[in-house]
Formats: sequence, structure tokens, C-alpha cells
Amino acid sequence: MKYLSFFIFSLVMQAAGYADDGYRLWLKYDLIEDPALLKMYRSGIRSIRLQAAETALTASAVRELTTGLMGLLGKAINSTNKPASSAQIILSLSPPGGVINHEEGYRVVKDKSNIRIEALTDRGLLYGSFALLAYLQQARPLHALHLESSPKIKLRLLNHWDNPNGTIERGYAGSSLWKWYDLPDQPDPRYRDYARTNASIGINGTVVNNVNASARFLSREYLVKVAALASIFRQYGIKTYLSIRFTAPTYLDGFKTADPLDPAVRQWWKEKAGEIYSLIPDFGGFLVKANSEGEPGPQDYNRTHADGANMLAEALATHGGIVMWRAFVYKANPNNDRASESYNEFKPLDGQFLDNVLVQVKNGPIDFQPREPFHPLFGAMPRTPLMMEFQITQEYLGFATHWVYLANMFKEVLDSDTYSKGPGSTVARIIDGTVDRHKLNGIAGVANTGSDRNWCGHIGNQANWYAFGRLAWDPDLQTGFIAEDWIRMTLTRNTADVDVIKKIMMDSHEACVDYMTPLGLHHIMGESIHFGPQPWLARSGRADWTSTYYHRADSIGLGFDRTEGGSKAIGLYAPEVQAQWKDPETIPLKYLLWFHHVNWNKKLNTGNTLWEELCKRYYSGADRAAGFLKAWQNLQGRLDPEIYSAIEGKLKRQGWEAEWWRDSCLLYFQTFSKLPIPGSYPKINRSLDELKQLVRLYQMR
Ligand code: BDP
Repeated sequence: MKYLSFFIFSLVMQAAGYADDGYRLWLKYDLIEDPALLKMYRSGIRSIRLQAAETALTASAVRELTTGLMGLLGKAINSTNKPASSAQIILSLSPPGGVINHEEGYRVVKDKSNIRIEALTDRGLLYGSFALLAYLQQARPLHALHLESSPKIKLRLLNHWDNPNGTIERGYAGSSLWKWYDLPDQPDPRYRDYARTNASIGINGTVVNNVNASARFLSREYLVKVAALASIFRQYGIKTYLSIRFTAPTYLDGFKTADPLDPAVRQWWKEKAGEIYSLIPDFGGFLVKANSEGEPGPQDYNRTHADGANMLAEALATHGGIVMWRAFVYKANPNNDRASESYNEFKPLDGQFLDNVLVQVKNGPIDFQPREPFHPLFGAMPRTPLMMEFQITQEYLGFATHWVYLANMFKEVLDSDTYSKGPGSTVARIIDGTVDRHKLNGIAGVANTGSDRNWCGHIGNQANWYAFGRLAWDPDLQTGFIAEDWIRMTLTRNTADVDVIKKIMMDSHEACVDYMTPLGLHHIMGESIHFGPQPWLARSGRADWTSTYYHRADSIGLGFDRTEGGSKAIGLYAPEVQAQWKDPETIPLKYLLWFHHVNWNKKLNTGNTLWEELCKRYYSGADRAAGFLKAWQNLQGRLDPEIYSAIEGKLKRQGWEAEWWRDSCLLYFQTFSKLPIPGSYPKINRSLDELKQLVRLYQMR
């Protein structure tokens, strides 16, 4: 009721001319503007009938349909028990063995007189209802309605890096959504909107706290708070998971050890699991960052990652819970190549994990850089389900000031062929379990949400949350289609304007890579803040936290030699992949400097020398960012004014920051190449010293 009244309130506010602050994300349900279409919808949809048992999930489905249709059609569409001869939305469970063969799948069709949402389960009905609403929101014709879909990946999770004090690690959209001090007694109405939004894109799980985890989440005091969140999320088919601190027994119960082979420690985890499940019967399981960046783990007790994961897995197994053990580890060894570390530690453990353990691997071997080749573990651990970890929050892609449509980056990784079982063993087919026949499989995205009214800091980057969900459901979807769906639901249904926005989005990742880290460069950003350029960073707490470690610029050339003659990290990939990448003549230019140290004057297949190509990329990237602003400004007066100017402001900032990156990187690399920036480009009229000071300002206390 509370929710409905809020919704009506927003409708009234809108009708009164108040602008859109982005809160409603892609679930806007604004009145259909086209009179003919509105008429068609109104005559084709007059009631809703649930022809299945009422459960929490079907109740959510019906509630969402009622609210959505009220907005879209501008009139109340009630739910009824009575069959109608026509214009009814009927939600029913279809027989097993029928057209739908997946427990989360759905079918939404229009027959002669009614609209049918069919699924094997109440969860499928919920997803089908959202699919119908999305279809209507995009102003598609009723007579052509035929949607059939089922997810290819089983666990589709958000990971929140949210801390108990309300801050978010690498969060750029305000503070945490979870108000731990108010929970469990005063749940924020926003939790339901969070859950609805996730369900609308098929996300079925959420890890609510940071991987750098506080032990307090496992205390009874906090578990009760987590249970309050879980009780809301559950109504939308979302399971709740926790990141755990490996040494929790020492914090919470005075244990002297957290050794995973110690019987008392094992017993502690079993009892803890029992306690969690008594409060949260459908609890999902644990996410673990261990022996990584100072977090404790089994290696502190001379045990392996498998020992640690299996202890937890055993405690959760009787309750149906799982462990997601992260492979993001890299020892401080200045002589090693960080790109090989995680592979070297985890590959030998293949086959040693219990059945309810997944190893969660970041998309690339370093750390969520603007572009990385796929992580060499994909395809290399056939006996272990590998879960994908993408980062939706833009830690290394300009925070919430740059509009970067990450779907293209995700897709590039998902489509990469590992060749682990011959051609076609793409990363998508590894993580969905097809290649190595894993029933348990999953994908996670580090969330970009926060307490900002528009949830993501940048309204344009709401699309990344959306696209993550869509690709998690079906990694084979085309990113252009996803962008279009999102734009039509979020910004405009005008086809010409949709095209303008889609063009910006579709070039945005490539442009960002060009003005930040073109040609395979990586990890040259501002120290610790991970914002702005700092390619000159040569000293840090660890060698592999500097920039010079990665770009290796010298008087001869640029790039990290990871070939046989260098760090040999290329050898971690399948021979077919190595064959493409080992030769600087054949490697796709986007990965060139990731794997090769290339002479400044070397001619590339573009006809330019490396130096010329580098200049071209930096200038072109920054120019395109400026072009995004211009293209956007053509939309003035055609979009909601508040959304228009919010994004316009961000694009101005992005343009400025793109030039900051361009100027810093080119002036710095020029100190090695000693070559002029071709005169055809506008002259850089600031000094390297000024630019060095700039990033320092952002880092200053
Ligand atoms: C790095 C972040 C750090 C995270 C870490 C992780 O800078 O804040 O804790 O990843 O994924 O990218 O554990």
C-alpha cells in the first residue's frame, strides 16, 4: 500500500510538471504518448487474473502489473478471480514438458483474445510479468507479442562492496543503501524498489556487504538485520548472501585460531551456518576474499584455498548453501608478473573443491581495467565451476562522471574464445557450465548503486546495472538491443532520439579506452584513488601498484613483454590463443601493449608508427568524448529536462577529464619517445608538471 501510494504520488508530481530525478530507473511506467497505441493497449488489457496459487512471488507479479499498467495506460487495471472472455492478462503455470522447459523461464503471448503469461514456477511468472511490462514500456504493438525466454546462467548476483558504517568501497553514488543502524525495525521502502528493479532484469541473488568483510555481519545482532533485508528481497526471488571474514571465529568468539582444519573451528562454522539458516531459511551462501590484499585466509595457517573453501562449503552444504571463493589474489613479488599470480595459485587446485564451491574470477587477469584480455583461468579449471566477476561500478573508468556503456566490455570478454575444448569454448560457455558440464554456474557484478536519488550517480550508467542483468540472463544478447531497450524505457521512445543516444553509448567504451589506456595499456591511473591519470607513478607500497611496472616505457618503446621472451604470461592461454597474440604483427591492436614491448617507431598495420597511433588514439578518444556532449545537446528540449541537464553536466565533465588523460599520458610518454606530437593535432598548452599537480590534488587529504 505504502509503495502504491508512493507510485501514485510520483505520477501526480509528474503530471504537475515536476521533472524526473531518475529514481524510477527503467521501471518508469509513464503514460503511453501515442494515442493509437494507448487505445490499442486499453482495449487489449482490461483485467489481470492469477490462475495459480498466490505466493509471495505471484503476489509481487500481480502488484507490479497493476502498478505498471496504471501508469502506462493511465487507468486502473484490476486483478480478478473471474475469467473474462477477452482482454485479460492470465498468469498460469504451464504443464511440465510443455513449451517451457526451464524453471525460471517464461512465455508471454497474445492469443485471439487474451494475454497469457505462462511459466513452470511462480518465479517464471514474475519474470514473465516484468517482460510484458518492458514490452509495453517500449511501446511495442500488442498483436506481435510473443516473448519466450529462459536464463542461461543459474546464479545472477550483485556484489555490494558496502561497509557497516555506510561507506561503499569504490562506490560513487552516495552511501550504502542499507541502513544498518535502523535495521531490522525500520526497513527503508527503498529496499523493495531495489528488489523490484533487480527482479525486472532477472537478478536472483545479492551479496550485501564488502568482500573486505567485517566479522560483525556474522554476529546475531547483525544477522537479524540481514534477515530483515532478506525478507523483502525474497518476495522478488532474490536470495541474500554474505561476504565473510575468514577469521570471524577469532573476532566473535575469542578463538585463538581460524585454521580450517581445526575441528573446533569447523564446528563453529557449522553452528554459525545453522544459526543463519534458522533466521534466513533461503540464505544463499558466502562470498570470500581470502589471502588477498591483506585479508586473512587459510594460507595464514599453511592451508590451501581449497581447505578454506571446503570447510565453509561443508558447513553450508546441508542447508543448500554455496561458497563463492574469489581468485583475486596476487602476492607481493616484484619479480613476478601479477597477470599470472591468480592462475598460478588456483590452477593446481582444480578438482580439489567440494561440489558447492564456485571460484569467482575477475574478467581479466589484473583488476577491472578499462580493457583487459580475458582471465587465463577461464577454460583452465575444467573440474571447478568458475563464476564471472564483472565490475559495474566504474572504479577504473572515471567513476560516476564518465558515461561508459560497459555492456560492450562485458560482451567482449564473454565472447572471447578460450579454445579450452576446441573452438567455441567461449568464456560465456565456460561460465554457463556448458563446456565443462557444471550444473552450478554463476555470474556476479560489483554494484554501482548507492543512496543517490538516481541510484547510480550517473543516470546514463543505470544502463550498466540493467545490461549486466540482461547479459547475466543471456550472455548471447546483442549489446545494441539491450541499449535500445534501456533507452526506450528510461529516456525516450522517439526512434530518432533513441538512435542518437544509442550511438553515444555504443562508442562510449571504445572512446574511454582510447583516452585512458589505448592499445593494451593498463593500470596507469591515480594511485589508490584510481581516478585520473598518473602514468609516472614509479614508487608505491608495492611494485605492482605502480604504473611503470605495467607500461614499461623506455627510450626504445612501450608495453609489457608477456611473451616467451618476457614474463611468459602469454603461455597461460591455449595454444590457439597464443598463436594469435604472440606475434605483434597479428595480435589485435587492442591487446598489443598488454603482451608486447613495442618500439616507438615500429610501423603498425594501421600504417602509423606506435607513437603516431598512440597520439591518434588519445586525440580521437578525447574528441569523441567531446562529440558525445554535442550529440547530446541536440536532444535539448526533447527529453525530460532534469535528466537532460544531469547528463549534459556529466558529459561536460567527461570531456574535460578525457583531455586531462590525453594530455597527461601523451606528455609523459613523450619524455621517452622524444618524438613530436603530429602538428595536425591541437597543441597541448599545459605542462606535465601542472598535470602532475592535478592528480595530486585529488589525492590530497
Ligand atoms: C580492487 C579495489 C579494492 C577491492 C579489490 C577486490 O581497488 O578496493 O577490494 O579490488 O576486488 O580493484 O578485492
